[in-house]
Amino acid sequence: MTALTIAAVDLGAESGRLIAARYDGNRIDLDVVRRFANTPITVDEIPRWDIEGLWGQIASGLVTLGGTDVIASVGVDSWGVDLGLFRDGELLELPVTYRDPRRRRGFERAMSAVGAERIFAATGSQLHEINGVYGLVEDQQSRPQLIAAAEQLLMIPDIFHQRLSGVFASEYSVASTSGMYDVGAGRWADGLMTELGLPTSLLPEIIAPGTTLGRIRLADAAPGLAQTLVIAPAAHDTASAVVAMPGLGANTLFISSGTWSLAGVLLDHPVVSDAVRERNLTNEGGYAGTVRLLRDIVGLWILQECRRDWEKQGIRLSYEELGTMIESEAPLRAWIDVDSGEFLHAGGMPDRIRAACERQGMPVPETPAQVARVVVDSLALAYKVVVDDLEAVTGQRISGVSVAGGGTANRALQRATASATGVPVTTWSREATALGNAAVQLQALGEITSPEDFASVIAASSTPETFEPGGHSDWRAAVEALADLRLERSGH
Ligand code: ADP
Ligand code: LRH
Repeated sequence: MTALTIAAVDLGAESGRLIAARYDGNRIDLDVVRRFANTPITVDEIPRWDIEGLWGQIASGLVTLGGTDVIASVGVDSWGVDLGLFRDGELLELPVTYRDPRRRRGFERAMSAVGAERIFAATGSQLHEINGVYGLVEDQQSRPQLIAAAEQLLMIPDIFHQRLSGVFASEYSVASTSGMYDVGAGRWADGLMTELGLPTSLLPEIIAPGTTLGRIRLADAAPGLAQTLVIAPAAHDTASAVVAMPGLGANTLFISSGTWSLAGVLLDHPVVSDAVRERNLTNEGGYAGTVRLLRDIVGLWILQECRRDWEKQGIRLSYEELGTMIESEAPLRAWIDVDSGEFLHAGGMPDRIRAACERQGMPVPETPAQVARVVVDSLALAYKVVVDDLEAVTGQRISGVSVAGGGTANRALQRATASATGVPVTTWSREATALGNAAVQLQALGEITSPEDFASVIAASSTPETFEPGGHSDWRAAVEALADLRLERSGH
């Protein structure tokens, strides 16, 4: 068959891309047509996503691609948790980013109003201050006029699907990251919303991943867009990335590695238990009835922030250069607890890392290479803690790790992950999210029919590489020390 072109728009917190996914009946080839920075802007002292800038990139990128290719369909995925508020079909204001420090206040307010146990039981979601619901709780307190004016909310990818198709609806996988969705019951947690004093009238209709929303509104803008359909993929980026990792299940830890590290297992049912809540794991909805039981780990964001800091001092380092520098440093001289909350916000990251090492009585990393080594080792340790937690909760042994996303290019991190977990690490596509996004669109178009064909197309579309555990015996001791530190911090 002549190759069919699908447009996959993948928006990450660091960058967005428009990808032409070309399908020849056997495999999908990805061509990054456009990559653009995703830089938050501050309005009224609140950090926000630049929806208009992103939309400009998406729309003009589609028009350019539609000049050369007939685009069968387009779908958008993005980071989770954030949302925009609408009135009369228009955004009331630019959506607030999850790094807005005010969200912490909303989180604390929700904790004291209804409590952790109730929130977890009502949603199955990790108690994480970044979840969109806590932004609404804070706004209800400090900007009640905004909530009163709002008629509806949409999650970030839904906003772009609405612009592309005209349809107001929320795709299931991304809705499940809002902190307002009951993954066990498969519906919005409207009872919880009411208890939190939030209007349930804001909640839109839920649609399944793979739903066709209609013809593109840009049909007249380029010849290749005339017949383009808008199809919601698994619109949460992690859900799409997981679609593109073959062979997942309870025995393989997946890591979607980018700005965040989403580390977990793929199951066919949510696990809403005290053990899951106490370990702060989360249930997120996925494609074809799957659930991801995972932990949101502050990921390569820490390195992104370090690079921004070094750049201010005139030290410019590419990720490739950093990778080589990390490998030249001995592992595990020092490490930090990336999940402690102190590395979530922007600014002064190398100093915060140094302060944590000093506080823990460890050698303080001075050079960029030493700091980056600490980041990589600390992420690997956090992955091992997730392995231990998941094994305890599911009763299943994890015998391998599958990694996808931009972070796969960080080879030092893969080696450290293999050593820390003691099992082989396999890396899949760097653009796994776009691959999963496109594969779901192809299934919705009827181009891929059976689950077996779906699995074989996915397997044929990326080139895996395996990293074996190294013989560094200090990893086990470091994991135990990290577990102790967490216990101490939680007051046990
Ligand atoms: P997101 O979509 O969450 O914004 P990506 O999946 O694009 O993130 O991953 C971005 C991260 O991948 C970067 O922050 C960087 O740490 C890592 N990365 C990208 N390119 C390279 C490279 N060449 N070498 C090492 N790491 C890289
Ligand atoms: C990763 C991700 C993750 C986090 C969110 C803020 O890109 O979607 O699931 O929860 O961003």
